[in-house]
Amino acid sequence: MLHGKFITLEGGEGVGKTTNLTFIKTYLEAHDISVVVTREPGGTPLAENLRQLLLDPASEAISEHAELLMIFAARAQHLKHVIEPALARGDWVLSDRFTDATYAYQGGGRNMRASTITALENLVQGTLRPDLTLLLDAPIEIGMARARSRSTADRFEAEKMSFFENVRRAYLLQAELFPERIKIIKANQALVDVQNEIISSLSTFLR
Ligand code: Z5A
Repeated sequence: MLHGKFITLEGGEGVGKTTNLTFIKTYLEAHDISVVVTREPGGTPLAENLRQLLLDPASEAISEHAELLMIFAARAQHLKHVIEPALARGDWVLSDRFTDATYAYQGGGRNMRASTITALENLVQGTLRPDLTLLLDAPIEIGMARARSRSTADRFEAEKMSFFENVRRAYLLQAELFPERIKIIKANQALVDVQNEIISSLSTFLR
């Protein structure tokens, strides 16, 4: 039995996921909830190694199927060693990205079939899905400018603008398909306003 809740934070480049992770953790802890913060791809040593390969612009050309399988291999490790044990203990898990990112980047960005992703999702996750997903959404130019001002481009960030338009569209489609689970947060506003929207979604969820 998994007693904790599983919250994921999603969105394109530079929309503020990492910035808001600590904010959400602090908010939940103020409500006496024990929180495990993690990220994808990553979260275990092996999954972090896969993340490095996936993000390194110097990696050999990675085929679309190899990319998808590496992401789900990392996810399988992450679930088994971090997410499921934490939820079983009754902790809440807060993850910077999860499978909605696969529908967005590999589905929308790489144009892979949703049915292929769903098959792997069912294989690796069984019935486990996030309880709540906060989708930070902003026009891609805004997120890209923020991300670029902070670091050099990784293997995904080196893609064309059309790739990111497709990623954003696929994220919004996920939100349309799962309106109960996925809450859209307008990320192109001042941080304080983004965080007020986040609090509003979290307090509804806590009730
Ligand atoms: N990927 C995939 O393809 N398939 C999958 O299934 C999964 C992942 C799980 C992981 O990179 C990559 O893996 C990702 C997709 C792929 N692609 N890329 N690139 P990541 O998790 O590191 O993703 P990222 O989008 O590159 O993270 P990021 O650049 O760190 O963005 P962020 O976390 O959303 O943003 P941030 O670091 O919190 O904020 C960026 C800057 O903006 C920073 O200086 C902030 O201070 C500033 N900021 C944040 N909010 C605001 C507001 N509201 N106003 C002004 N400035 C702000």
